[in-house]
Amino acid sequence: MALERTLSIVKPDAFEKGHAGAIIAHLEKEGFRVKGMRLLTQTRPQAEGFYAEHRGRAFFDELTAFMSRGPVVVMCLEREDAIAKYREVIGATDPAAAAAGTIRKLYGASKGENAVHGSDSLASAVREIGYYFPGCEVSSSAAL
Ligand code: 3AN
Repeated sequence: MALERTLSIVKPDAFEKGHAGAIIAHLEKEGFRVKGMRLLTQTRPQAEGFYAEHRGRAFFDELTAFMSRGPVVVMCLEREDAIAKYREVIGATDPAAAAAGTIRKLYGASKGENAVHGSDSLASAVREIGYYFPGCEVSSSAAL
C-alpha cells in the first residue's frame, strides 16, 4: 500500500445542515490526516471547471448550481491507500444504495445532494488537489 492523497469536499448540503465537523471527525477516525483545508463558496464557473468531465450530462447544470450555492469545505487528505479507502468510507454515489455507516448513508439526501465528494482515481486526485491547492498548502511528503 502506498501513502496517497485524495481530494475531499464537504458539499453545500452537509455544510448547511451543520455536518461538516462530524464528517471531518469521521474521516480523522478513519486515519485520514488533513494536509490542506479551505472553506470557500465557489463561483459557478469554478464548479463547472471542477466537474468539466461531466459537461454535457443531464445533471451537469443541477450539479454545478448546487456546488456553487453555498460554502464547501475542501480538504487534501493523506493516508495509506487514501483514494480507495476514502471511496469506501463515503459509500455509493446514491445514499440510498450506500452501505450502513458510510458518510453518504449517514448524511446524504439524494444522488445529487450526497454530502461529500471524493477523487475516484490517482489521476483525478492529482488534478483535483491541484485545482484547489496549487500552492504551499500541500506539503510534498506524499507520493503524488
Ligand atoms: P461520485 O461522486 O460518487 O464519483 P459520479 O462521478 O458518478 O459520482 O458523479 C459526480 C457527481 O455528480 C456526484 N458526486 C453526484 O453528486 C452528481 N450526480 C451523479 N449522478 C447524478 C444524478 N443522477 N443527479 C444529480 N447529480 C448526480
